[in-house]
Amino acid sequence: MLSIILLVSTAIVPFTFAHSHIDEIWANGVHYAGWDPNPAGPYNAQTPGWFTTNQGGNPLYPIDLNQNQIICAKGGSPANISAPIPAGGVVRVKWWQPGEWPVSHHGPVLSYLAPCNGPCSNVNPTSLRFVKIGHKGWINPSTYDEGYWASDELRDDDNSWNIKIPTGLKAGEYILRHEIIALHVAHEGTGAYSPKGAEFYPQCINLKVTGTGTKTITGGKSAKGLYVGNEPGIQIGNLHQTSDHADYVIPGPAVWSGALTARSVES
Ligand SMILES: [Cu+2]
Repeated sequence: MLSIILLVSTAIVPFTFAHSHIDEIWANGVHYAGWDPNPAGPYNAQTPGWFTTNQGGNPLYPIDLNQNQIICAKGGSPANISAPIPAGGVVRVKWWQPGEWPVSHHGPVLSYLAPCNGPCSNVNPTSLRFVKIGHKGWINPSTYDEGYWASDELRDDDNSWNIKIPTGLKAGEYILRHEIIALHVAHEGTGAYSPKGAEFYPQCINLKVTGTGTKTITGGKSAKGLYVGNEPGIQIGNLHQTSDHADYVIPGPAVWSGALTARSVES
């Protein structure tokens, strides 16, 4: 009987927990394929999307928030190429699993940037210090029992999100860390570093920022220090009980001051 249960649950996992990854990238309008780890074929040397071992696009949980996998996904390793983008330009990403971002997975969409201080292709992920360049959380009480969230806006824009690279950012190579946090089972978490709760989907992209800007990123944090797990925006009450989440506080640091003048695309 036990072996039957194990067999059944193993068979169900790919369907129940197949989630998502960044499958397509546009940098200043130039298209790149992303990295699809499922099935894991040969890594595409011509993508700025990071290699990961996260087959099925599975989520991370509060228990992962101080672990290396929260930086740029499980098995995250830098891309070989860095997509050129002028400071002030837009990077667009499309999430696909294949299939749409799951409608049940309401939550905020967040973007972070870290300088590589050299080529990103051989950067050590643990050395990266990120600032937040944009975030969006609950939007309004419409559409769903849980209200309308940034993740729903993403779904309604072809499962895609536009990220404005800060105007005047100094030229050089940077890692864009883009993330969706799904809150539909966040109330099942039991506190900081819980094995249950909110689901985290970080993905990283190598960028080569161009231009004559002078803004440098200082005061960034390791991605292992962005969240603890018991913040009100992570360990929240039952999302399904109300569509009004006007008091929702997006987790993580405040948006970097250098990005505040460049938030017309992502607020
Ligand atoms: Cu999920």
